[in-house]
Amino acid sequence: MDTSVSVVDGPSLADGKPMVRLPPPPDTPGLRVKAILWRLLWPIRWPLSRLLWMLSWVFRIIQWVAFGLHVAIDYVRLMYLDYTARPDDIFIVSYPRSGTTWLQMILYQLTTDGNMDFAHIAEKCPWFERSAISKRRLDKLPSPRVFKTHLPYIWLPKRRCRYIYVARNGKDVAWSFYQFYRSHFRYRGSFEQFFRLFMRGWVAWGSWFYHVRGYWKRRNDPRFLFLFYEDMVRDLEGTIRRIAAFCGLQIPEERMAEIVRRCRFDFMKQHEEKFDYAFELLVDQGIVPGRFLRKGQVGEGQQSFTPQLHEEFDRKFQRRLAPLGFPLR
Ligand code: PPS
Repeated sequence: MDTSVSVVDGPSLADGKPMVRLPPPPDTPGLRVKAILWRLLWPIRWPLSRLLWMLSWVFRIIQWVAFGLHVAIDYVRLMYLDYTARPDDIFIVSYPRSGTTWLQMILYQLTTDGNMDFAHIAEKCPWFERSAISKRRLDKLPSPRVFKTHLPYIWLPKRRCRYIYVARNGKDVAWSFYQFYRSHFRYRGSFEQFFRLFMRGWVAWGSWFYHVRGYWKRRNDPRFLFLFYEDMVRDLEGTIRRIAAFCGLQIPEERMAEIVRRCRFDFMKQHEEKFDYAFELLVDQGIVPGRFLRKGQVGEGQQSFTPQLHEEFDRKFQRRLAPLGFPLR
């Protein structure tokens, strides 16, 4: 039998499409019997598969409900029991896709030496409500603490601290949110379908209208600074100065140009992995990106074995695999 691999004419490697056609593996009598049984089972395969599919959905729904309850309980615990406000706490508040991350970077630059030596901005400026789930200890953070939150006004822990709200044109938010849903939540609907959901508030964090309304009504509260994304794009330096004044921060004039440079879109784009939500989830779970293809060497890992670990492994190997003639390389 010809077991060679034939090369298919046609697409170039760059397309990433298969360029080889594999010959079938050798047949055996056992496999032939299995194929006959498989064909006999044909009439019940489809109903059985549907039944298992439905069962899997039932468990998925139970899992969602349980997860919802777990999150709600943890939120309530964080906000009313575990979070103790400090007078120099700063909350960055927004509806998603309105400039939250940008404000995180601005406040990080204003409240620290601004070095970019962090895995993700959430390390420096955590997502308030997410920390309830990730069990991050907010009381361990140094002052001034800066939090990001997407909570609507009704859910916001209202204490004696500062709140900076950023609003963005709702149509731009809808479009940006749609793109985010596609890239991060595997959403496959059209923009029109997404827009219908957005208008009804059937998206993550609910209605944009409700969110913005809740905070706009508090714009004259001295604890609140109400900003617009569009003003930040038009006059970044002016916005940074307003934020610094609101927070009572004295920024040396010679640092201002560097802060503004680092908060510009192109600088942040260069360090995108430090701001991307996808990386936040990884860092949050303690996963360090960029360590997957590690060294690829033979025996490198064994150098870290103590004699005791060597012995433990060898003993089990001798018992379980050596009798079968499995070679140790
Ligand atoms: S999220 O997912 O809720 O945290 O998103 P959020 O950070 O609120 O908003 C993301 C949008 O803000 C834009 N952004 C910026 N625009 C201008 N300059 C700077 N430096 C900047 N940083 C973030 C980001 O590009 C997203 O908008 P779109 O329209 O999708 O590009």
